[in-house]
Amino acid sequence: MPIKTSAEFKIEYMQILDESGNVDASLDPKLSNDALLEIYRQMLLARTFDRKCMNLQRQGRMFTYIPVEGQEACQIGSCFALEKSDWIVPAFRETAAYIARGMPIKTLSYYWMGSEKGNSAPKDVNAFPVSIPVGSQMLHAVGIGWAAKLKKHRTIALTFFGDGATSEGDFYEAINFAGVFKAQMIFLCQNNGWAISIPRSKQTATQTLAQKGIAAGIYSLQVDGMDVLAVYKATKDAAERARKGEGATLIECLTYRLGPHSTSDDPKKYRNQEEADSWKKKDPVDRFKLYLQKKGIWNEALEQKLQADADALVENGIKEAEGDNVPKLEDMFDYVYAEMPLVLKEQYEELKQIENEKKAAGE
Ligand SMILES: Cc1ncc(C[n+]2csc(CCOP(=O)(O)OP(=O)(O)O)c2C)c(N)n1
Ligand SMILES: [Mg+2]
Repeated sequence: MPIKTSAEFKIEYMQILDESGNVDASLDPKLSNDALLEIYRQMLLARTFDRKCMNLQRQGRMFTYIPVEGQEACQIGSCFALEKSDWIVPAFRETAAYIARGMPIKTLSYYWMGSEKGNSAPKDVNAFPVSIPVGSQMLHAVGIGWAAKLKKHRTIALTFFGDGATSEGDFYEAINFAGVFKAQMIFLCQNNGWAISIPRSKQTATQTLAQKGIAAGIYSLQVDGMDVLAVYKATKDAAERARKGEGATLIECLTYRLGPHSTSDDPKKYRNQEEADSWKKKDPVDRFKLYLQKKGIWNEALEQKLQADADALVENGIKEAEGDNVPKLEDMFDYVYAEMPLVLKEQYEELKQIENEKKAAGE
């Protein structure tokens, strides 16, 4: 008797723009020219702010910074497919996603300048704060997606995480609950091949990261993460499925961080230059620009205008944040709970008293 097959699965791979900026017409999401240029504007703004933050950290005007360069398509393409009332639940490398959701440059700057005010998004920006403990944010997104389903809202949650985070227990708990409860949400994995200095091959033995989602009963696929149109389309499709009650999707974006893990790291110590060079050829911003150029909606004058606008926004935002970055005692407590629990209230009052005594003593 031949052994029977109990289950079979496949992992699809989506690419729409190739490295020369040619579009696959059968998958083209056919965005309007205005929408395409808005995506490009956000990409340039994110890259400009990102590079500026690296420089500010070197000058001692920011503390540790975690750069996004190389991963802009994953973040801007996915956020562009969301609605205003949807939520993003980021990890720590999601500066481009915050920009795409409309987070002010001033607020983002506060965060990396060490101010708690950076954890407070404006009321109309549905974005959770930065989450430094690897993998901890994903369960919050499941909670939002499950609540939305129970309350019959059309809201969905999209959570970002890296390849390394898929080795954490929190990830398996999150995909399990999302699968079982058919939570209205999207798992957006940015597989950049590295968890600080640990390569993907040493983190997990699975053939693809997407197939981990299959194990939890979640539709899962791989996407070219350097292709903003593919990320957009995969997210748009996933959002539609979630809103129809068909449950969560896991999108594994194959991408690369072109810079260091953070400002405290030197990637030359653990990865070779050929690898970095080969990914640089796939640069998501350059690729999208080639596409816009071929389409006849990009030219050098437009580039200069967009760059000048991005520079001005970044300079102003940083100036505002630096001019107003005097930490207050309240900041440590204000952004943790909607209503301060007793245990924090006591700590706050104790510290306030010490502060008042110091003031009275002229310190
Ligand atoms: C629970 C926990 N363990 C370890 C760390 C230290 N740490 C910070 S980022 C990181 C690697 C994360 O890799 P990945 O999930 O692939 O995200 P990437 O940094 O590549 O964006 C580690 C180990 C941490 N912040 N939290
Ligand atoms: Mg990684």
